[in-house]
This record gives sequence, structure tokens and C-alpha cells, in this order.
Amino acid sequence: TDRATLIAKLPKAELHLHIEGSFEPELMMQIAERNGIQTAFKTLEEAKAAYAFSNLQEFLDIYYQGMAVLLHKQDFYDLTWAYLERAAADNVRHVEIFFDPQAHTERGVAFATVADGILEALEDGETKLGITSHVIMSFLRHLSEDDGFALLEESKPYHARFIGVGLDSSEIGHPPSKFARLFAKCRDLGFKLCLHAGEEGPPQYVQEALIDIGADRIDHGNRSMEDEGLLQVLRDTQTPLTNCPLSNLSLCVIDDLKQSPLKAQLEAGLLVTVNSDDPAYFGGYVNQNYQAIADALDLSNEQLIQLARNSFTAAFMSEADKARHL
Ligand code: ES4
Ligand code: ZN
Repeated sequence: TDRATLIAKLPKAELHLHIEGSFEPELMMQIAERNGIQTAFKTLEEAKAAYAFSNLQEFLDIYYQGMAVLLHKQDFYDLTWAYLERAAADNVRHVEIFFDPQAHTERGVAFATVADGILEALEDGETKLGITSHVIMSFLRHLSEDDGFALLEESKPYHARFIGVGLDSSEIGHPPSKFARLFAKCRDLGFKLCLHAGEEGPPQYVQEALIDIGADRIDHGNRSMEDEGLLQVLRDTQTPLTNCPLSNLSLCVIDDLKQSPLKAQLEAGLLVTVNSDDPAYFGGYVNQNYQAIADALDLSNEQLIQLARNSFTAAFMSEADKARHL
């Protein structure tokens, strides 16, 4: 089989997806209009033209601006449903999605409005599309640890619906250690811990996430490659790394996909996966990420199959559910 056909046919799990980052400009315009709000961009062309980033912060500024048109439960439902339909087209069978509640509650949108809309769409995704799912509630690392504790308290009625907690947004200057007490509490509450680390930040941040905090998954983790000791721990513990090729390229984490660490990570025996991160902003859903990285690094069919298998191995699914896909 040719590469594109293999990628399309492989059943996959997506483990690193910010639901607000799947907000396509077409839907954004539609929701803005029905909510009687102006978007930052007047046309689709203007929006797309603004999606040229030179670092993480330039993206985040646009990302928070875009999601500001989301006000009602139906908006969050429509956002999530659009992603699920797109994922189904890529033969994604299981998703573990991040959401950023603080980016909405800070604008006066109630936590329940956000969570109910997302959760209802995910339920429909399972019944209508056969896509199983988990939700990971992310803390914004540019905010304080106390803000994180406030979110944890506010979200209490929903804790049973979330498999884990995450840490995202501006990395440099906001190390995992800033949130050590918060993540210790989350671990005690039974949450899986997924931390963005080593996307732009130094290997020290991966060290803190992995060793000091005890992360169950490292999101990105690119800069782990600079520290042999870290690589040894990642290999020995089989802690997953959720790599996002087109994200890395869009945010200039790498200048060229050929510089991606993914093939070296695979060949070093690390449990690395391919994900889309913020597909509406970075130019591709999961299959496009598999295709682009396979082309750039000349991955073999066996390596592509391994990546799809890794996505289930690294998921927070029951072993029985994994076995259905592996
Ligand atoms: C993100 Cl690519 C990336 N990195 C950090 N935080 C994020 N939130 C949404 N996308
Ligand atoms: Zn991310």
C-alpha cells in the first residue's frame, strides 16, 4: 500500500488536542455572527493570513482571541462536534482532549457552560461516531498556582468526568515546579498528569515534570533530546511523549520537519505518538501530521504502524479497550 492509504486506514488515538485549537475560522465567523460579536478578522482570508507565527506566544495571543466568541453551551457543543466529525474522517477511534476552562471563566463564561457543551458532544461522538473519549482539564501556566487551585475547587462537581489534568500556555518563565503543590493535590485526587514541557522550555522543565511532579505523559517533550539522563528515564518508564509535528513547524520549534526528533525518538525506543495539537491553526488534522512527518523523515510503513499502536498504548484507556485496537 502507498503511504497515504496506510495512514488513512490505520485506526488511531489522538492524545494531544486542544479543543479550542480545533476552532476553524469558518465556524468562528458563524458563531460570532449568531452571538452578535465582531471577530478580530473580517474575512477568512484575513484570519488565515494572521496564522503565521514565529513562536508559541504569538500563537497563544491569536488562540485566546479566537475562542472569545464562544459564549453558550451550544457554541462549545458545535466546536467539539466539528472536531469529532473531522477526527472520524481520519479514522481516529479514541480522543483525549484538553480544554482550557480558565480562558473562558476569565471572560465570564460559567465553567458548567463550557464543560456541559464539550461533554455532551463527546457523548454523541461515542453513540453516533463510535469515538471513545476522555477529557483533560488544563491549567494555564501563565496564571498563578492559586488560580489553578481555584479552578480545581470550582470544577469539583465535574471531577469524575475528567481523566486527568494538564498544564499549557506560555512555557518559558512558568516551569512545572511553579505548580508542584497543585499537581500533588491532583495526583491525590486520582487525576492523570499531563504536562506540556520542553516545547520551547529547557530540558530542566521536562525533568521537573517527569521526575519532580511524576507526569504520566509529557506533551511535546522535544527538548528532552538534549539530556541523555532524561532519555534514559523516558525509555525505562515508557512515559509517552505526545509529539505534534505541524505544531512544531508552525511555532518555529523546528525550522524544518526534517529536524523533528520523532524518528530518533522512535528508534531510541521511546513511546512517542503523533498528534495535531491545534489543527485549525497549524495546518492539519492527525492524518496530515502523519503524512507530513512520514514524508519529511522517510518513515517506513512499520514505523507508521508503530506510531498508531503507540497512540493506543499511551492512551488512558482500559487494557481491555486498548486490546480492541492493538
Ligand atoms: C498550546 Cl502548542 C501549545 N503549547 C502550549 N499551550 C498550548 N495551548 C494550546 N496550544
Ligand atoms: Zn499542546
